[in-house]
Amino acid sequence: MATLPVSAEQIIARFGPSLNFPPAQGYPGRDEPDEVVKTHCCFCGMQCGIKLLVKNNRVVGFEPWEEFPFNEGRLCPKGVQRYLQNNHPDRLMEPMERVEGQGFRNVSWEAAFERVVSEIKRIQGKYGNDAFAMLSGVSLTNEKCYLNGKFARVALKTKNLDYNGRLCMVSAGAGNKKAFGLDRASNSYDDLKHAEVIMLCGTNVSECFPTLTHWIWQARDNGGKLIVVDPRLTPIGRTADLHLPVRPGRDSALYGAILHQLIKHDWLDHDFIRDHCSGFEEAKKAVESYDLDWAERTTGVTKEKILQAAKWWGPAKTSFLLHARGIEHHTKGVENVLSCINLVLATGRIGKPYCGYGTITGQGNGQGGREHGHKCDQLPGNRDIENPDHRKYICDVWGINEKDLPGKGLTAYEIMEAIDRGEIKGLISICFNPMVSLPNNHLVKRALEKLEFYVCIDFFLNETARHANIMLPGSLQEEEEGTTTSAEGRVIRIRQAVKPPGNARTDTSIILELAKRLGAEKYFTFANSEAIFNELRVASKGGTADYNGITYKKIEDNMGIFWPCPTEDHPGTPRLWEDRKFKTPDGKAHFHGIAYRDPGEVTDAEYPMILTTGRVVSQFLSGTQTRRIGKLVQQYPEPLLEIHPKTAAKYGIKERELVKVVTRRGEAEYPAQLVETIREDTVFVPYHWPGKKSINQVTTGLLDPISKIPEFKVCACQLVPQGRQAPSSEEAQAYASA
Ligand SMILES: Nc1nc2c(c(=O)[nH]1)N[C@H]1C(S)=C(S)[C@@H](COP(=O)(O)OP(=O)(O)OC[C@H]3O[C@@H](n4cnc5c(=O)[nH]c(N)nc54)[C@H](O)[C@@H]3O)O[C@H]1N2
Ligand SMILES: Nc1nc2c(c(=O)[nH]1)N[C@H]1C(S)=C(S)[C@@H](COP(=O)(O)OP(=O)(O)OC[C@H]3O[C@@H](n4cnc5c(=O)[nH]c(N)nc54)[C@H](O)[C@@H]3O)O[C@H]1N2
Ligand code: SF4
Ligand SMILES: [Mo]
Repeated sequence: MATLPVSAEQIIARFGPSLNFPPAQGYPGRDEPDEVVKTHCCFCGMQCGIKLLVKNNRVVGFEPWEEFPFNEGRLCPKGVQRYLQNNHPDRLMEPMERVEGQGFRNVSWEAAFERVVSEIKRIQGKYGNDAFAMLSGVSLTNEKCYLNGKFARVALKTKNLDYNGRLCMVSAGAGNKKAFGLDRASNSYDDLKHAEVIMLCGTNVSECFPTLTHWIWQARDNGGKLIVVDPRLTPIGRTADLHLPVRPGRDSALYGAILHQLIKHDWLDHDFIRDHCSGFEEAKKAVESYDLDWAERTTGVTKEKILQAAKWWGPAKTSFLLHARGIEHHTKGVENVLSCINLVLATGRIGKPYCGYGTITGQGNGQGGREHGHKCDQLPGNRDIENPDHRKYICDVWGINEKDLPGKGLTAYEIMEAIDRGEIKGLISICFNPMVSLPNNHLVKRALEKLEFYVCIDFFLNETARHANIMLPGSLQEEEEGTTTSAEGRVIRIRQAVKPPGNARTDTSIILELAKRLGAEKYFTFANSEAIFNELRVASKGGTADYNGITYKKIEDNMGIFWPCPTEDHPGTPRLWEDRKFKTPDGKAHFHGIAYRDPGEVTDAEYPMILTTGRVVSQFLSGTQTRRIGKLVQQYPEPLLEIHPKTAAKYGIKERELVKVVTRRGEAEYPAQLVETIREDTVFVPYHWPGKKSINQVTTGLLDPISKIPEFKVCACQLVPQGRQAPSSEEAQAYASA
């Protein structure tokens, strides 16, 4: 398992002096950069501040940005290597057309645009507007997410627009809206440092949000207790005071059992529950029978540990609960989230210093990207596309007739299913790589092959793009101005450090040109990103995610502004709910009665093991970006199957022996990695690889009924040892870096 560098010195020790850490004086051995640009890392939701060094319109290195309040200069292994994607030889610089049987060839922008627009018109003319779908992504800035939402509805006129956050944070979003009426972490991470108890549910913080570790460890340094709920003893789990190794798919039983204990021992904030909450009686009733014996049997966590968690959580004066995909990637992801929120509300520890709750958003703009209207059911400001008042407000801002605004469309995986059924015939995608990231990718491949036309906008030829008829070379994050919103709810400025190289264009200019050619020019007259942001501000005004009072200048002057920020003289809101005015219709925070139910697929005699999937520190998502950076590849060159030594012994599996993982969808083969840090009934495989290495060959397409998130975290599998050794890790590394 990778260990984590936490300081500049350790990173240098680990990666060698070739990295561009700030030299004491000047830039010995190198030219002075032309420019040092203060911006943010393009990868995860921490959105660490970073300074990019620019020379001759190329990003040539980086320096820590020590004044930025969240990460104070700290960066993780991906952050220190991110600049290397800027001059990468694989960078797409020309529009391309795929010729059947021959591969891609360069075409002019004019020919590419012409073909895209004529195919959109042909398909929509023949099959109807909704037969052309769009997929978007939240590595994009707020401006681009907003633009894509408007483009799909106003220029493409389709209801079928969704985004990659559907695979990520939608369970949390739905849960937050139900409980609080608003979807954002309740506090800035500054409030973590004096929390008496921190509970981390289903998040591998040290590998996925490395710079957040610092804030959590401050709480521990201040005497706080750390509880980690994860079927694996992850690096953050190893520093925890209590690790609850839950059986995958059983979280709501665990939090229900803890709530049962809080009620039994009267560790409740009765005033808060009475004055500011509704639904407590339902929540109480649902967990009445969840005693410790039942909980131990169901969750696989010992009674003692569950009771200990309740004993620390219950009477604490301050606390913070954070969760991520470990509890959200489930067919009951929303229920898991609500059962966590019940624990926060029962103790009234929210909206006060050092008391908070939140989901840790995944992609760079996982937070902002889920607010501004490129979800199939959403309009900007986190408005609801089915609410007549919301529709009217946005139609007024956009200057369109309400009857011309499409309704709710299909979600990401459902779009693939509809393509497979022949209902959707055309697709445009930007910033999404479904061939690697959607579950059950046999279906995805089959669907992509059935499309009559597919156009992809990306800067690398990702695995999905290989099915594209037209490939449009778009821009990297550092090639456009804009904003993102970090996991804390802090809206920050992304700066253009360089221009797109060669014939590549900015994502924005590509979308604007398409809108124009589709005859919607008058709705898309934006001169620059700031103009898009200014329209977004108005469109979000009065919505729950209100950005109206945020300006580019204000963000720069303050190194970020926390939404909601309704007016220009408003300072922003780092800590929500101090006023106790929740955004639900009755103004109260809502408990929910959560009755435990099993995951979509349970083990049986034929499929006796649980498979769960996730991440490693050096790779990011579908790997399009990080599998191209040598040092990151060397750190973890190939996917491994984590298995407990006792389980391995039962199957006769040796270290690095190839093991076939078989599920009802298919099979995939991995070298075994024997680790004592995983439950004996569970195996884990990271998902960042395509093709035969992809674990999404075997995952299930079952979805949460409310959020429509896939159940990436549980399926039932067989393990079949292959009796062959994989090459040694040194051989694999040499191969990977050759
Ligand atoms: N290095 C790296 N960092 C990233 C990313 C990346 O790809 N690579 N991606 C970013 C994105 S988009 C996201 S969404 C986040 C994801 O961040 P996380 O959610 O922290 O990461 P995951 O690895 O998906 O899952 C977290 C943990 O859930 C555990 N788990 C599995 N099943 C269960 C279960 O049933 N219950 C509980 N309680 N835990 C379970 C796994 O063992 C795993 O350790 O990371 C972000 N940061
Ligand atoms: N089995 C399994 N599967 C999973 C998960 C899991 O835990 N297990 N996690 C899920 C989660 S949480 C997520 S978020 C998804 C992510 O899944 P995806 O969103 O498909 O993954 P990415 O690698 O981010 O793909 C984004 C593509 O966007 C491109 N891109 C990045 N930035 C930009 C930009 O600024 N402009 C343009 N034009 N393109 C850009 C990249 O080059 C890449 O090709 O995967 C999901 N899939
Ligand atoms: S923690 Fe996330 S934002 Fe920060 S450097 Fe690492 S990948 Fe980038
Ligand atoms: Mo994610």
